[in-house]
Amino acid sequence: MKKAYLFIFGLLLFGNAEILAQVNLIQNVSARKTVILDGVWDSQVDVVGVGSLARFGLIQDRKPTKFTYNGDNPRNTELVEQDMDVAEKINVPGDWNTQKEKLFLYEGNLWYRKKFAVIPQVNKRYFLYFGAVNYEATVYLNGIKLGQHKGGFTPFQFEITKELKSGENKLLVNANNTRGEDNIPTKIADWWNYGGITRSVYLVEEPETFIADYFIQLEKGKLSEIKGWVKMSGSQKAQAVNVEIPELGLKQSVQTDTTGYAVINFSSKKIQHWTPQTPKLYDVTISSANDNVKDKIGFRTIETRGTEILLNGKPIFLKGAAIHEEAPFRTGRCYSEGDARTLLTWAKELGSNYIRLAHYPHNEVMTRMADEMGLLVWSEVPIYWNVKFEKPEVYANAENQLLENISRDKNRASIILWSVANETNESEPRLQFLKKLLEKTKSIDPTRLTTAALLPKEGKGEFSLDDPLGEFVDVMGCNEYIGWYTLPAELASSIKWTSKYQKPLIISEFGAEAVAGLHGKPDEIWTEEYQNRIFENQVKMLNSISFLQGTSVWVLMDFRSPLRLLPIKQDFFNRKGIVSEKGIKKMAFYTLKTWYETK
Ligand code: GCB
Repeated sequence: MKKAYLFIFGLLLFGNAEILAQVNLIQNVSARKTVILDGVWDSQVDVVGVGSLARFGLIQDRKPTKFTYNGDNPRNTELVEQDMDVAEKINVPGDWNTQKEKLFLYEGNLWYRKKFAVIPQVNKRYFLYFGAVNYEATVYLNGIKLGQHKGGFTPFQFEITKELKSGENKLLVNANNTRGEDNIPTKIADWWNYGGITRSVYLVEEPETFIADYFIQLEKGKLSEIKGWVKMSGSQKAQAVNVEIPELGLKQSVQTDTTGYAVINFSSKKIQHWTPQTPKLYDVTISSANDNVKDKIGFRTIETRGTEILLNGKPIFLKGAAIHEEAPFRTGRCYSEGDARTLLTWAKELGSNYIRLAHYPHNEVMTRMADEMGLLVWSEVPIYWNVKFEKPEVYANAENQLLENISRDKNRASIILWSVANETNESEPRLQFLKKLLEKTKSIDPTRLTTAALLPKEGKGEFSLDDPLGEFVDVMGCNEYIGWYTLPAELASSIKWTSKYQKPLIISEFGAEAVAGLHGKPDEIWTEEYQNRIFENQVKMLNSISFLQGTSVWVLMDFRSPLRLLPIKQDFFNRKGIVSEKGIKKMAFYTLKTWYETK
């Protein structure tokens, strides 16, 4: 077991038909005592889902049976039709599409198996924590079904204290990335549907009662009041917990109640506030009789005043780029520190103080690095395009993804905006759905701002913002593609922008495609000059919008997409990057950088 310092929270799942992982996530998992189960796993493609059929072994939720489902030959017979011992290998974390050519376009079931040895300790609890599996995961340990999780970009966990054996354990995961109309996102999205166990898997060891979760941030609008809570999990929920910030000389002892919960409240005039220029992070320690968790937390406030955005009480203009979780140079889903550093370094070189992590929650390495490097973050869930807003089960899935995202990242100073949707068409069911999500967001995190990427109404010489959802967000996001999907680039500067709401606006997307290294005249599509011409006109227009408080160019780096078919120019890549996937900066990168220098 690798010694880690911080803390968590568990969840108990008892056998019923649909066992869904719940949001009670261990906070700051990488700082806990863990064994990381990353590395080489056994794998089996299963196009029709034979692995789930009864003839492959009885599968009963949480009840070990004569036959256990662990990827072995399940029947004592000569007729063996699957055997994970001799199956192909696959790396975890990592999407399957870019690991094996034959899986590049594969969408369906893939079985993963990992054997690991452990000697469980008495009076300890054990959890399996998955950073992300796209899209649906069904998890079995030693033949016992632990549960399922839906949603490809958020963490989930299962408590396995009872199922974990001394010696060898067999962990089997079915990952299924089949797209579906009722999923979040739905069947059509402008990014690659990378499948598999795309983030790290942890075996976590915790004391019987442990520090499960905590929320430690500045109180809304108060520059010297640190407020939050801690939550214990286990049989001794009521106990003394200490929260310390040694550098500020702060220490508070609180008593958790019978539900394991206690409010924390500090005051200090000495706090050096987190800003993009000085991304100060403090060591914070939370300790109880048997547990101890350490984190690095920054303190800043974020508010709006009329059409302004205020960071630590002062107006700020968000200069930034939208980023997909696409790995630079090698392509595929990114997960590593190296991937995150490359992308965020490009954003910094552009002069950014802000990034939009599109269109789904990115890995935790990314948001922690944004904390470290001083980049404000727009974080979002994949409620994208034609979501089935009228269905309650779709709402439940969306809310679960939102809660898992907020649960994981609520202590990151970099995150200032929780976004609930991207380009969704106006309708009453959609309004009710998103309103409810916005209310939920505020109820669990009142310290941050809410937003959504809306669409403008195009009139004659005028673009207006009057989406009814505008009333319920703190900041309006808006995507526009003048010069690419609509109107000639040169008309941009004459467009008048109006809004029904007295709120700040972020142009959450603008852009155009270009093939890096392809040069020509400014009216030759696909050339860098054509893309750049659009940018030169965009910045003239952006300068004229009085309530504009930020922009995130679409997009920092070219990314894979099933919608972009044009051979040679696109070949399954959306080319709106201002940097190519091979790291080549296009002309538009420099045009935008020059503009950001003036802001
Ligand atoms: C959009 C979407 C984004 C697409 C982009 C495009 O409006 O929000 O996901 O990739 O346009 O390139 O068309």
